[in-house]
Amino acid sequence: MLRMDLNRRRIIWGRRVAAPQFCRALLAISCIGTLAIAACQRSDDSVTEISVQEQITPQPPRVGPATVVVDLADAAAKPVSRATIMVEADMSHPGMGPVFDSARETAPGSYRTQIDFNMGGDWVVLLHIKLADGRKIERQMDVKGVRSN
Ligand SMILES: [Cu+2]
Repeated sequence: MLRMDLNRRRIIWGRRVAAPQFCRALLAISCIGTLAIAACQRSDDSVTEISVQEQITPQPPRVGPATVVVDLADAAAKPVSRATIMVEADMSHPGMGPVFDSARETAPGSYRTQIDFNMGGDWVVLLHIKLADGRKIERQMDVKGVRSN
């Protein structure tokens, strides 16, 4: 009798264990699915129809404030509004923090911000663009030889 009772308990215990494991498996599968979708959205293929034109002034670049203008247009050359653009400026050598600023849309599809090149040398300017529909575009501009006046 005692053994049967133990077996029964084990079965009940087994079921209790099985249920969370099944849930965990489902969770894992749904996470993988989410990651795959996120990866797809991040790929450039889905946003190839968006043209990104960037411009930094003054040219040639020098130490101090610089103006970054980013123009977004769709395949029909129509301005793309309501995007969020984070501008990140980094130097290639270690020991310096990046300079961040978000660009403001000053005309339909035209975004503008100022960044501060606070040291002479080679800079990399990254554009983290998020369109109104959630799609993302990443762009990199190499700004070499910023003059230290
Ligand atoms: Cu530096």
